[in-house]
Amino acid sequence: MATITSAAVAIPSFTGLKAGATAAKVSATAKVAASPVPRVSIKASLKDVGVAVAATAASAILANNAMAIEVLLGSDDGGLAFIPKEFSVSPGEKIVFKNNAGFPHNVVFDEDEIPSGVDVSKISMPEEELLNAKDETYAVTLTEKGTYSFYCSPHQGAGMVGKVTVN
Ligand SMILES: [Cu+2]
Repeated sequence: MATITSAAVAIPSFTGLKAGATAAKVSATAKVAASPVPRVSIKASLKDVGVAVAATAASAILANNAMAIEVLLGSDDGGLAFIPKEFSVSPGEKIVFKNNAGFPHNVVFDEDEIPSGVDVSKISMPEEELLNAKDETYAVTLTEKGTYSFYCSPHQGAGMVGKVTVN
């Protein structure tokens, strides 16, 4: 008797949770789908409609999966490198650079090796600013497609450089 009662209670509460989760997912998608559209439509004169549709779809996927990539600053054995050194992201995907070893580090984009029209000062850390503590992070989001080269200013000479492709 007691077992049956608890099962009867458990089933509706599970169903309720599931329904709540589905509703939240749908509303998140609707919200994101609505926001990029005006922004993309400004560029519609430059690009074709297919690009606008692709950009909206990518944003919706992004919101649902909360995509982000983590890049370590310094390898575990203290090597002066970005780990991974080369990677790809979707437009709008968050890139989180995380201090790991061999710091201080920073993240500076090369103004000559980013897509034209992108303001390097808006995506870079200032050359003189450094991440000094373990697990300190610098996050950046790139929206223009293309390849971007970046480096750590204290360790550029030691080969601490990287490249990200937004596609
Ligand atoms: Cu460095």
